[in-house]
Amino acid sequence: MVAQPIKFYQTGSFAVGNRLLPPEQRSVQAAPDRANALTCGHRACQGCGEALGARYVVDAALRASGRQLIAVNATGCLEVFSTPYPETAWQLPWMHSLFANAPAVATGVAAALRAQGRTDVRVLGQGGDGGTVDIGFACLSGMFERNDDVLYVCYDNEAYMNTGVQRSGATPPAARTATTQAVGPEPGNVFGQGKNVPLIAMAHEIPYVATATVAELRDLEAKVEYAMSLQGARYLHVLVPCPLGWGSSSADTIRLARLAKESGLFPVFEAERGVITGVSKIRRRVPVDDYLRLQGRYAHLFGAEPRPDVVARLQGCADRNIQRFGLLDDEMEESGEVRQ
Ligand SMILES: Cc1ncc(C[n+]2csc(CCOP(=O)(O)OP(=O)(O)O)c2C)c(N)n1
Ligand code: SF4
Ligand SMILES: [Mg+2]
Repeated sequence: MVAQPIKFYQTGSFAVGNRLLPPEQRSVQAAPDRANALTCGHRACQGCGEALGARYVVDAALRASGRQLIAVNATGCLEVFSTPYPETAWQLPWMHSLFANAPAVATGVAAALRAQGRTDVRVLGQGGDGGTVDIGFACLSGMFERNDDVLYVCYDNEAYMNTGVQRSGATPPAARTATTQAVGPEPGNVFGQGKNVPLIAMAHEIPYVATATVAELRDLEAKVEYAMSLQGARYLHVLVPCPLGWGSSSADTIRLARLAKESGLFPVFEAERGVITGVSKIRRRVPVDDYLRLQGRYAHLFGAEPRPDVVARLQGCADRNIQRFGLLDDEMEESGEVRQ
C-alpha cells in the first residue's frame, strides 16, 4: 500500500485529527489525561479568546512541568471570570495579585521556591494587556532584568476589557474603545502611540520571547513547552480576540486571530536572547479589510462615510510588519500575491 502523508487539516483539529498521530505528537488538548486546568463554571463570554488561550497555555505548562506549577494572575477578565468568590474554576495552585504587580508576585513565588530548594516547582505569571503593557510594566521589566525564573504570559485582547473596553498601550490604531471614540478627523485610537512589548522584552535579552495566537493551537502549545524547558525570564504574548470589546461574533474568534496573522497585523515569531530565531510565515496573505470588516470597533471605517485613507494606513502597518519580520516566503513575495 502506498504511504499517505497526513495532511495539515487532519492534524490541526484536536477533536478528530490527532487520533491519526502517534501519542507523543498529539496536542495537549487532545490527550485524555490533559489537566483541564481552567474547567467548567467560569463566566467568560461565549467565544472568549482569553479563556481559550489560558486553557491551552496552562494545560501545556502543567504537562511540561509534570503538574508542578503555581500560577499568579493579575486582575482582569481572566481573573474575574474564573474566580467569583468563593468559587474558582482553576485546577492548580493559583494566586490573584493586584492589577499592577503580577510579575513581582510571581518573582516572589519563584524566590520562595528557590529558598526552599524546590527546583521541581515552576512559576507562571499571567495577565491581560492592560496589566502587562501598562500598569504592570515596571514590575515586568524588573522581572526580565533580574532574569527571574518565571514564564509570563500576556493575553492581549487589545484593551481593558474587564472595566468596559478602555484603550491600553496595546490597542491598535483606529480602533474604537470607550476612551478612543470614533469621532473627528482621526477616529478611534491614534496612530503612532502605544508600545510593542514583545520587542521591548527582546531588548532585555531574556532567554525566550514569543508571540502566538489562539488560531494555532500546536504553535502555542509548542511555544509554552519550549519556554518551560528553559530557566530564567520568559515572555509569551498571545493575541486573544474578545467578542465583546471587538464587536465581533463569538463564532469568529479563531477566524479573527488567524486573519490578524495572515494580514501581517500581528506578527508571530520567536526570539532568544534578543535575536529572532523563528517566524511563522503567512500562508495565505489577506488584505487588512478582511480582518477589520468583521469587527464593530472598526465599523466607522466602512459606514456611511467610509475612510479608505485610514484603512490604507492600517494596511501600511501590516506591510511594515511583513517587511520587518520577513513574514512572506520568497515565492509569495515575488508574485506579490494577495487574496482579494
Ligand atoms: C490599581 C487598579 N486600577 C484599576 C483597576 C480596575 N481594573 C480591573 S481589571 C482592569 C482592566 C484589565 O485590563 P487587561 O489587563 O487588559 O485585562 P482584560 O480585562 O482585558 O483581560 C482595570 C482597569 C484595578 N483593579 N486596580
Ligand atoms: S469581555 Fe472579552 S476578555 Fe472578557 S470575558 Fe468577555 S470575551 Fe473574554
Ligand atoms: Mg485586555
